[in-house]
Amino acid sequence: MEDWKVTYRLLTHCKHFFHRRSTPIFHYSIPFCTSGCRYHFNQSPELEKPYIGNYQQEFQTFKHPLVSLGMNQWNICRSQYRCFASQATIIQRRPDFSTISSEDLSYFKNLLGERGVVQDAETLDAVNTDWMRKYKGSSKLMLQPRTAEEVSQVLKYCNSRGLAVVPQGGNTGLVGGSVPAFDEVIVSMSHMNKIISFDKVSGILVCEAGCILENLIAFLDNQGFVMPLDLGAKGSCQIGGNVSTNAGGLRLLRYGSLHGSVLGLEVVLANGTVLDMLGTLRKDNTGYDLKHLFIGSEGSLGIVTKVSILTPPKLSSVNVCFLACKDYASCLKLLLEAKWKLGEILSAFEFLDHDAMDLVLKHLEGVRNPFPSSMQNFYVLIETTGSSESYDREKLDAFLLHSMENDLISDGVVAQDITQASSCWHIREGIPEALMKAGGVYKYDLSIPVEKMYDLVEEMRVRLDASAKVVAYGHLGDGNLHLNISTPQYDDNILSEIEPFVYEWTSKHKGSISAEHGLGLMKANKIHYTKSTETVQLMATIKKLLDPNGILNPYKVLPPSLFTKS
Ligand code: FAD
Ligand code: 2HG
Ligand code: ZN
Repeated sequence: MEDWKVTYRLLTHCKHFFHRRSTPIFHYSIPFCTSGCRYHFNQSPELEKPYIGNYQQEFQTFKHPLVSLGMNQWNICRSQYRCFASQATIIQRRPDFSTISSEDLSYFKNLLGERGVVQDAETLDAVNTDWMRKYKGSSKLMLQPRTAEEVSQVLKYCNSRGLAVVPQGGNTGLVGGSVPAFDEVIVSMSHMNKIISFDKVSGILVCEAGCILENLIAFLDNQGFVMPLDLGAKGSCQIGGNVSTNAGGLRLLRYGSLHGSVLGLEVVLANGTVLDMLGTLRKDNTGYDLKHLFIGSEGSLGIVTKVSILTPPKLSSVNVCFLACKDYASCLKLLLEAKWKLGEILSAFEFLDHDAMDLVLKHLEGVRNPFPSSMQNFYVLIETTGSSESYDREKLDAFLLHSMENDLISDGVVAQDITQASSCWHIREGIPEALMKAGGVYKYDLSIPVEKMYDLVEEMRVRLDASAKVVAYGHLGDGNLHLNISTPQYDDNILSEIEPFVYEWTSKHKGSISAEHGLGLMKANKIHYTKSTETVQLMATIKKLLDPNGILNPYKVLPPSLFTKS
């Protein structure tokens, strides 16, 4: 099993990329480019933090091997699960699910060959553990099908035997959805990684679900196109995982959500039925557009095996600037100005606060503060992408000048080449990695009306005082806040200060408790903070219709109590 990989944005657009400009008010002082980083288990002593809590008294537990390394972030017992992710993540293993027998293993080996049936302890340890090392399952079996037909046979068999299944892509999910809660069979999509076709006229790419996003980005770059999706986990995450989480990322502001770009899907249902919805048409109003049910369903309704996606052409002029703002109100005004003044060339508007920058500077190698003489309160990364160098430059310069004159920005750098642009992106995309290195982290991925967004951060700081570091960043252009609470170690007392407050606050302000990461295991029981009872009931009805035995990613997305047999 390959280690997780985070790759900072690959900027390979054109040879004229980042023309030299002479805007004296902007200096540029970022000399390093980091092109990638791999994660290794158990190599970082900072991760080995003790747990402050009382789980041993609450449950009869056995210790996971990682506990002996000091990483006792979870306790697992045969029938009950609790982890740090959320106060209410206490679930029972469904007793009606079967456990793997030797006959099952023989069936799978016969179907997939020895190579498609993985039982070795080291690999299983990796695929049972999520990216944050916060969720841990105890599956004894990973299957690696190579075709949709094999996925179909696997699911048909599991359904008839009552074996629960977790579909797994790159395992970069941040809500505990990609790893088993108990002993579910892991169906890895890694071996289904072929590009099937690419049409240069329409820009439509058809590929298997296990294609790694970064490989698709590189393939399209050669063809003169781009993926309408980009995120820090691109080196490991798969397009099937992206579709199943409806991943947002850094380009949503420009290209919209996957509900718009994905034209078709092939999906295997729990009973083995292969649904061919792999259309390559931009317009098709024949009946219900069922593919949308699977976009963002986090592996709970079916396994995505193929994806057809509309990709935009690669434009030759890209600019990146990194700006400092004195307060949050200035960030908002800057966003409004960027929409007006940059308009159709605006391709990213990301923000981070002082504490996020501080964390990156402390924990990521090779990162330099773009404004070394002073720490600023807020930072904004703006990217423009267009087809005319001179036109784009004129627009950007006018925007920057206006923003300086109106005191919206207090300092700024404009990247002069790809290296400097990558360095700017490194700061923003490296925050999740820096948080991991800092110790324990409580992650909240919220959509909140932008005017209110930072109030939550400030209220949280008051609540937690010095006990934790409250870090805020995110896709400001999309109204998406990544609120991260960083602590030296996981602590029940801190968690009880954060939850349910964070969910209640978000709900009160008509926000969403999952902007882009999904609900997974972490927030299956929290869905009601954002969705009405009737809506959740209809979701459960759909789940029961498509997966009557509930074998697909159980305990995730919807409250498990909706599926317990009386
Ligand atoms: P996994 O993590 O393997 O799985 C995620 C969910 O999808 C699980 O529920 C799993 O069961 C299901 N699933 C996976 N493959 C399939 C399939 N073929 N069929 C059916 N179900 C499937 N997310 C964002 O939205 N925006 C970001 O900017 C972003 N940045 C990130 C940066 C970092 C450093 C990291 C670690 C994560 C980031 N994420 C982000 C979260 C994560 O990368 C995305 O959710 C991604 O889409 C998950 O893809 P994956 O292949 O790793 O899926
Ligand atoms: C990002 O935008 C990802 O960097 C991760 O969505 C967010 O770590 C997080 O909270
Ligand atoms: Zn994000």
